[in-house]
Amino acid sequence: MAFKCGAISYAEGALIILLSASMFAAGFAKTIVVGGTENWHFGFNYTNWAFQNSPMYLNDALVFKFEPPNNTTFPHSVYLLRDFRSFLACDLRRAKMVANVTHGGRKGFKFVMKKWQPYYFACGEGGGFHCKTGMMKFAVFPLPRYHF
Ligand SMILES: *[C@@H]1O[C@H](CO)[C@@H](O)[C@H](O)[C@H]1NC(C)=O
Ligand SMILES: *[C@@H]1O[C@H](CO)[C@@H](O)[C@H](O)[C@H]1NC(C)=O
Ligand SMILES: *[C@@H]1O[C@H](CO)[C@@H](O)[C@H](O)[C@H]1NC(C)=O
Ligand SMILES: *[C@@H]1O[C@H](CO)[C@@H](O)[C@H](O)[C@H]1NC(C)=O
Ligand SMILES: [Cu+2]
Repeated sequence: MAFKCGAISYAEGALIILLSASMFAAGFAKTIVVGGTENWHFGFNYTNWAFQNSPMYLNDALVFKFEPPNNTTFPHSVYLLRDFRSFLACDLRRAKMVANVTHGGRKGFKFVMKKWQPYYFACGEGGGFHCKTGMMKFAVFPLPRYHF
């Protein structure tokens, strides 16, 4: 084998470095339960929660936990709003539903932030009422994680 350098070849060494770099990065990606023990419900200040839990990083996963609707609980959902304007106004027109009212049960709904962009999350229930009055909205701009 070419490029012998001690016990392992250059190519093997490079491969090991690449593998450990990616494992290192994966090992740092966090899973964050939105709202902590409060989960995803009406009337909790998620802007404040996001502020206290920042920064968040690329490939971090957010987990939204909310019970599927029954006679005693209000339904919730998760939408991605288009931009900062619609986020401020809780404008759900052209928003994208990422989790419907049943997706937050059991282990919750998991959303991995894969892109370097701002994410505007909101509950879509009550035509914006949960977002506006219930404070069920927050914004995240995930930062790149540097490996070295
Ligand atoms: C929620 O928390 C943020 C950040 O701490 C604060 O600026 C805002 O006034 C709070 N909203 C309400 C409705 O209390
Ligand atoms: C509705 O959901 C709540 C919260 O999980 C639960 O405590 C309650 O037992 C449920 N009620 C019914 C009728 O399923
Ligand atoms: C909810 O209430 C309706 C009417 O009161 C009843 O028929 C239904 O069985 C209830 N559902 C649950 C899950 O408790
Ligand atoms: C939520 O989405 C699932 C599929 O992922 C679907 O089976 C279910 O009917 C939807 N629930 C509602 C209330 O739209
Ligand atoms: Cu809601």
